[in-house]
Amino acid sequence: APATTKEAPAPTDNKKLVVGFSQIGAESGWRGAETASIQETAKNDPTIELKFSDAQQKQENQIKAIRTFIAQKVDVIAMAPVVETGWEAVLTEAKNAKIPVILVDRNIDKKNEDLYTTFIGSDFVLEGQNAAKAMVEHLGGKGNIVELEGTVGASAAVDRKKGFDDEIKKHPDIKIVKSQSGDFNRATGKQVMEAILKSPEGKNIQGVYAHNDDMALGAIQAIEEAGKKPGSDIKIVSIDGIKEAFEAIKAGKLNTVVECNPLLGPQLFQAAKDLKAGKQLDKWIKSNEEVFSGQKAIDALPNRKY
Ligand code: GYE
Repeated sequence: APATTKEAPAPTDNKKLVVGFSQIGAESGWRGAETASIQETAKNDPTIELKFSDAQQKQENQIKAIRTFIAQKVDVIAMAPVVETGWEAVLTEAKNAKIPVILVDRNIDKKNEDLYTTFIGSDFVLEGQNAAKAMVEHLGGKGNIVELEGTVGASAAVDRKKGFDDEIKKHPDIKIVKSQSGDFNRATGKQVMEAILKSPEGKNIQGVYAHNDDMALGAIQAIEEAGKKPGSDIKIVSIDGIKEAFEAIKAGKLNTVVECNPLLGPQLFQAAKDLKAGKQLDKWIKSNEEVFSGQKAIDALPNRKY
């Protein structure tokens, strides 16, 4: 380039809004969809630079990633916290460094509300309630249920359990006979269901409630291998709404799916830009979600985005 006395314009890179995102891992179809949404939204926005870190399900890796983002002086830190507790120290470090934190899809302890700016995600208690209402209907108000819980200590698991269990308590002829974690993934969901089906309680089960679709899909395999019919002998209700769950409804193996939106990329970067512009954000940017059973699910299948 020819020499010039004028100062070169700052490279456009310097003007980008730098967002560090600490993702939990890749345990479910839902999470894959969320990762894709966040990465694609960033890629298609020339004003954004995304630093993406995968914690492989370990909180300690998330804490390390956040410390790295602080050292790199990113503009905004975003994270999907694997569990609710244990964030106080590292988020205080972010606060002291004056880097705002956005929580994506899972929440942290209520007592640490001052350590993040906004939570973008779903009402998990409501999802659990909606799952329970569907289950009550499928069972005609009577039966024994297995509950496959998500990752121990994750807000999505704690609140989906609370919403469901409280609603089921209103129905004295329905009992949750087993409730166990399948860690939000298919293989563990299948294993746990296999063991339950072999246990004494497992001989008399009419319903399975899974905190996510992947565990439900694992349970469906276990039920079929045990010689029973998922969807009819044992009613199944789960949360997320990935395409495979809709396909399972179409095949008659799953009864209801409660939607939980993973396509949070656009909202995340909008929130980051709003923060940068000095706007005050709502403490909770809530997703709007539907419940799908039967024909409604079959009709929706061709247009599912994840
Ligand atoms: O439902 C599940 C995933 O945090 C809302 O995590 C999310 C949950 C989602 O692994 O499939």
